[in-house]
Amino acid sequence: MDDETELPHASGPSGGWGSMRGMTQIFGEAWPTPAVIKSLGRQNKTKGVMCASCAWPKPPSHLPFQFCENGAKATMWELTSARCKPEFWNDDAHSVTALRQWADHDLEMTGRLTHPLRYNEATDRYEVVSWDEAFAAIGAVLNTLPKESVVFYSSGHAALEASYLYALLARAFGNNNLPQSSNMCHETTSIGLTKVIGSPVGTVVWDDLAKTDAYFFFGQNPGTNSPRFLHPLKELKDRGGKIVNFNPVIEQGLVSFTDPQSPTAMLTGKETIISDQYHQLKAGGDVAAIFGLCKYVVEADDQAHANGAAEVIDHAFIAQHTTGFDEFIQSCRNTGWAEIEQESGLTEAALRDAGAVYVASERVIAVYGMGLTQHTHGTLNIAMLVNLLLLRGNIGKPGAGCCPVRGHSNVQGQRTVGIAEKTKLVPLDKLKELFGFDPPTEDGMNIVEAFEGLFAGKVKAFISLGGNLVRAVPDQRRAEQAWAAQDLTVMISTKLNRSHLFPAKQAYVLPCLGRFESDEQATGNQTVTTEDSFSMINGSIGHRDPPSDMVKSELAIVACIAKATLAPNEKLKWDEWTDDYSLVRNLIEHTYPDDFRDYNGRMYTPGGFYRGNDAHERIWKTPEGKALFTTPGQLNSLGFKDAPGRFRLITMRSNDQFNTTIYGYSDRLRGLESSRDILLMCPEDIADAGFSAGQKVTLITDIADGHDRRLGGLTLTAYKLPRGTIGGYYPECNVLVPITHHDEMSKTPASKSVPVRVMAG
Ligand SMILES: Nc1nc2c(c(=O)[nH]1)N[C@H]1C(S)=C(S)[C@@H](COP(=O)(O)OP(=O)(O)OC[C@H]3O[C@@H](n4cnc5c(=O)[nH]c(N)nc54)[C@H](O)[C@@H]3O)O[C@H]1N2
Ligand SMILES: Nc1nc2c(c(=O)[nH]1)N[C@H]1C(S)=C(S)[C@@H](COP(=O)(O)OP(=O)(O)OC[C@H]3O[C@@H](n4cnc5c(=O)[nH]c(N)nc54)[C@H](O)[C@@H]3O)O[C@H]1N2
Ligand SMILES: [Mo]
Repeated sequence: MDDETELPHASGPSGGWGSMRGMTQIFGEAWPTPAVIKSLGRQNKTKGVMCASCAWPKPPSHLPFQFCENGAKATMWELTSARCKPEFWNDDAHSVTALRQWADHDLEMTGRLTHPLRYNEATDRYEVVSWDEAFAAIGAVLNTLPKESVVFYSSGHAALEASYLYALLARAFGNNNLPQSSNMCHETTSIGLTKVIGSPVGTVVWDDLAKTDAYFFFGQNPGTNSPRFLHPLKELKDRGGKIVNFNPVIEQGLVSFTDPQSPTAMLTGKETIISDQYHQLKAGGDVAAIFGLCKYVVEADDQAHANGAAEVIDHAFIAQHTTGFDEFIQSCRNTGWAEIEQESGLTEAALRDAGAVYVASERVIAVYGMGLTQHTHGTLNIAMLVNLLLLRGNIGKPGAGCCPVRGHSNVQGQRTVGIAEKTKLVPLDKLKELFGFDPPTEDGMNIVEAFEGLFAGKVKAFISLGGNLVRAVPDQRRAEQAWAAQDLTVMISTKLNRSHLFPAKQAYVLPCLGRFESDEQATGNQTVTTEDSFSMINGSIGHRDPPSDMVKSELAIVACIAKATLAPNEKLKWDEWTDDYSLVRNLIEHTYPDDFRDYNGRMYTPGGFYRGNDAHERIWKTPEGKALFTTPGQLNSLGFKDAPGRFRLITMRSNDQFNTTIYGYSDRLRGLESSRDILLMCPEDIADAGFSAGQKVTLITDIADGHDRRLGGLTLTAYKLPRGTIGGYYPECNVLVPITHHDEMSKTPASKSVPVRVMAG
């Protein structure tokens, strides 16, 4: 801890009994416990079910329960016995317009969707439609629209097989409009890492976790978002390693952990202290903080040279593998500590402490998440992190590397098998060879471009393979209006959500199976596969009964839309592929032979099979053939300057949500309970602004572009944050984020640094 201040909101360690209580509080009688417990026991095991929650890897050797609070909640949420049946819409109070007043939590609590639904404008309700009628109508509308006006979105849930066919559908239809949830998430990683190390994904593999000496965390919150990561963190602490953490918010998962898998720890309440150093930097202050660490390394190396001691910088690695080093270390030498302190919000002494751990550790893993990616200069954040790693050869050696922690369970994999709006990422020639049509060669739209197109009236239809896009995107109020003005919306969903409540002229909600359910097709129960954050591919097979007889698999729905939309082509064998998913895996293997060799044979390898990563082997697929040092043009990741009365707003996830799915109102790990309509601010800022904790405030976006963006009714809550940095919840705060406020290179919305003003009332 960087000082002795007490947390205004105390909370227990992450994991432990709190995590068990957290689950029982949410999941009442709608969750049949013994059956669910059985399903949880199969989670993330070989020939079991791969977690439908986050993308953290599934180790080859299993704990008795290889799941966490987060995964258990996601599983139980999917396995609810509650059903949102057609009768739901008969209730007088359940018009679509009326449901817009419902909370996200209450919409999903209606349970699993059971029937295909079509919106009826006359009654303002959804009503049951037959699958055949729905597909025929969808195909008919799509064929009246300009090819470029249709968008095929996917949230990162759907498995590789359905995703491959979905991308094929878009291209056979005639565009590359395949935006994905990662456009709001780790697109910064895909673009940023590719630029500097030639790989769009992290370089760490499972074995590295057991070999590392230190983790350096920047803006990733494992306690809430990837709790199974806490086990390797505890193991590192048990063997004497170090964890240094940079985060404006004190996150309990990074402070201490009680292992719920350990009976002794649970009985004695023994907690492991996770972070040796916790640096509460300013939101957007990472460029300066990392620069400070690099400066420390350069100074230590200069000193070592002067004293004839062993060098601190890995000069041999740098000479062989990198470019841009000289310019970069020159800028480290030229930049003063005062500027670094000012921009990071951390003291020189604190940064020196962190730097000392970095140079004392032979093998370091740098972990990051949305705290680095969701900024105007998010790609610069990532380039800085790579600078730090390169200085000591911490990429491509055992126990070291760069570890972006992905969100949705198959978000990375969907990109691997062709869900990409950029054509250079897809082997179009292979598609032509396999399927006999000319795939479109023009790049498609990412999320920001798709919504700009929507606002301009150019996008006329959205198909959504999962997700709740209208709630997840920036400029949410504008998005709702524009979404409803389209000709067609098709949402392939498990539960009712807010995006369904802004139906287009023709609107369909198509219910699909979840990953735990058996997916019976002509050749039997089908296996599906996913790729985790470490590029491991795992088979997953569900065994539970579907929520109703009327629900179809994602793959079957995609295939049926394709059949109803596309001109017949004997090479597009939608029915055969639906009957037997292993045929789709053969297609994937043909399209990506290096990544998916012997795919069907290897998919049940314990821990998954490794897709490979050139950067991990120190092969740099950059134009220069080297890893790049980046000299920063500025020392923060912001797209705006500080000004009196202007705050940096972080939009946060609670422990009781998975993105727009709100399980409950407890943010246990931050010691916050009962309400999500709150604004966190440090006591000094509250006093300076003349506010008092507990009063109501309104946030107003401080970007003058002609749009008024505000969010009222927030209870001001004193919280230990750096001065000038404030926090509110995502997705509620999305009304405040302008669609134009995004990372300059990847267009990832800059949701972790929104310039806002705070007004009483
Ligand atoms: N329970 C749960 N699990 C989830 C999700 C969920 O919503 N709930 N979502 C899933 C998805 S899709 C994703 S992408 C991942 C997201 O997981 P994370 O990457 O962990 O994302 P966040 O919680 O949004 O933000 C991470 C941390 O960044 C910090 N932060 C904010 N601004 C800054 C900054 O400027 N610098 C630094 N250094 N830190 C900053 C925040 O305080 C927060 O602790 O989690 C996945 N897992
Ligand atoms: N301000 C702000 N905005 C953000 C973020 C932030 O940190 N701050 N984070 C961003 C990030 S990281 C992400 S990934 C996006 C998330 O954006 P999305 O991926 O679009 O949203 P989710 O909330 O994950 O989608 C939830 C819905 O998915 C459906 N669903 C659940 N399981 C399944 C399934 O198995 N199959 C199908 N077909 N549907 C299913 C359910 O109907 C559920 O209502 O939001 C982004 N938006
Ligand atoms: Mo995400």
